[in-house]
Amino acid sequence: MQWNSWAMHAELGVCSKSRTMVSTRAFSTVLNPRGRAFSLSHPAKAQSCSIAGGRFRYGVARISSFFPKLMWSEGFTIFGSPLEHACQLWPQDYSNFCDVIEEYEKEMKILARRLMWLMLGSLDISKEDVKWAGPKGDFKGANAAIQLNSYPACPEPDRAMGLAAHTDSTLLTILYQNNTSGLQVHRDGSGWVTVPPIPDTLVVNIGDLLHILSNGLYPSVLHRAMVNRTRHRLSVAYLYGPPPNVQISPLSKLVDLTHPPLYRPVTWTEYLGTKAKYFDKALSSVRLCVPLNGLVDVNDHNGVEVGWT
Ligand SMILES: O=C(O)CCC(=O)C(=O)O
Repeated sequence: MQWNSWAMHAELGVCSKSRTMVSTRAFSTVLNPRGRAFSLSHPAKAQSCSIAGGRFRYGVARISSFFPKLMWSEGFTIFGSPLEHACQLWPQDYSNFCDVIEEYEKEMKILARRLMWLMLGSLDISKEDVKWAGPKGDFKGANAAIQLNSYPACPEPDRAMGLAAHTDSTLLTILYQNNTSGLQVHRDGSGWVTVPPIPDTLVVNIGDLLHILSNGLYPSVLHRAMVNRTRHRLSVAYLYGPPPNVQISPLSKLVDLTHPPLYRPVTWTEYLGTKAKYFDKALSSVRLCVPLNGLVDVNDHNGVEVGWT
């Protein structure tokens, strides 16, 4: 794998990384709107996801239950191997889809580990400071899911929302978007800022668990997806998190008398449950105290309207 550029917008909590060789084939195979996952009929998609014990989910965004209106999108979430479901969806050709997902997973895992150490290293955190990363610091037990998002062209884009404002419950999320813009991040003082798709570039969003781990030094990013009048937008999110039952808390090296821990320990499993219950108040629900500088923790999104008209 080779990287040809690196840009970080720490203020936004988003960084983008250009790539030269990350699975171009993967993107075109998985995302090709005519050829793949989203072109199937609704019953076929729904049926493929009803396999008992399946780890393949199709449908509206999980956060939909917090909003009175439906969002203009559909998605597949893939945990682990998609083999069983892919066999149902494409009996003649499932291996191609599985190969692509597997290849993509592998590449993203390597990138996610690298990004974790780049970010933690910049806070002077080393492998010894993160026990659950393992003796080699390879985050062996880390968990991940792949989320395929589809936002069809919308005749009234000003009245619809692809995906409403949210933060991710991950450590970090690596996002590929096709060449149609739609992703926006919220920036204090400026409001919503579009993150344009740049060819061969991935976007990295910081999630709530890295926010907690870094004691708020890497704030998670509030983001949303808008829709387009004429163009079908597609994105692939690699959702990267810790082992499900490891307690994530502010790293002790980042905590002292003047910087007390802002969050209580929480496992990913527990945090996902908290998010499902409290949504945009999840981070404040695990907060121990307000930051000493008196600033409102922006990632509690106080005052930011997460709905749409
Ligand atoms: O499609 C996008 O740009 C955003 C996707 C996203 O936020 C998500 O999958 O959680």
